[in-house]
Amino acid sequence: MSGFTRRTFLKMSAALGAAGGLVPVDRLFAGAAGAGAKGGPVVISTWPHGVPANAAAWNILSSGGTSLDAVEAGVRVPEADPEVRSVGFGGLPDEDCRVTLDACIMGPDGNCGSTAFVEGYMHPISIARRVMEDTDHVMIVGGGAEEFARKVGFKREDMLTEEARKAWVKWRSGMGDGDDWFPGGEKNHDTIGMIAFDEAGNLAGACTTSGLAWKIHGRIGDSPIIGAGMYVDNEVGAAAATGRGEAVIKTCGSFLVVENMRRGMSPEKACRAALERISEKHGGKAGFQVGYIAVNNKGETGAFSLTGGFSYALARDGRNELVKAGHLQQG
Ligand code: SD4
Repeated sequence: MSGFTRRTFLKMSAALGAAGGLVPVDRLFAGAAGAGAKGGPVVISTWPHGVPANAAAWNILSSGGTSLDAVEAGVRVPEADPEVRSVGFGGLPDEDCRVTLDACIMGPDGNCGSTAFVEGYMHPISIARRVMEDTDHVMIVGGGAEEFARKVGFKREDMLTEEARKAWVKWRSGMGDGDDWFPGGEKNHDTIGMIAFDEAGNLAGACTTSGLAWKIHGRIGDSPIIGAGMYVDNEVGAAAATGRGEAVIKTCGSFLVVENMRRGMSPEKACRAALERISEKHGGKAGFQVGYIAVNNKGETGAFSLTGGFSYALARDGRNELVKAGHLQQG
């Protein structure tokens, strides 16, 4: 799980200082002062790395930009940060020591784009946006996505850092013939899901990840799947997920959160009810982490997680806070 270290804090403070008007974070709030508050702009994203990502998104929202531009700019921050171990550059590799990236983006008009199993490009979220805007497809993956990225002008780079390679060597050296394929990266959650609500009252979402550490080569999680890792319905609300992608896919997680809001639940209740669905299917003892964030069409926000330790970043009214989410089970 993502640690909130002094180093993380110093980096976050520097990022916040650069984002005019936002108050730097110096503590972890037990509940967000701004959660439930109405109106925009607002931006919410998963994990402590969401704080500098929110700052980048806020720069766009506070100058009258769109929620779609905000979420793309926001999640590009952890994508380029080698210290974020589950997103973009520096993400932990799969069992074959290859970094494969997944991302999706969705705008208020219901248009969306996605890419998955992409190697060698730092910003899968921008590939996903080009899929959305330059083609009439939704999802382009693997070698085809790499070729598409090259054609639209993105630069190919090595995404494996020395730190990530060393972590893989350590993991691999501890593996024996008796080990099964259940990934060892369960506790490593830094995937960023982000939802923004702009001045005009429009919602957009983005989600980007290197997926579970040590996954089987070719495995794709929930993050690039519209309706699982992220979903936007501008008439109702938007949601994004982090954690064990298989459980999120099996329950159409982000779509379910939005549908719960459609039935009148608050964003927090909607997240909680979607997690109860997962918990019930595992006899109340899921034993892994899933976290949801959500925003409704009034700009009210909420989040919840299956097990403890999930925090999210919330920027609104000139503040950018790290907030501890409530949870269903013991972590
Ligand atoms: C996945 N949901 O690939 C992602 C992993 C994740 O924080 O969220 N990590 O299943």
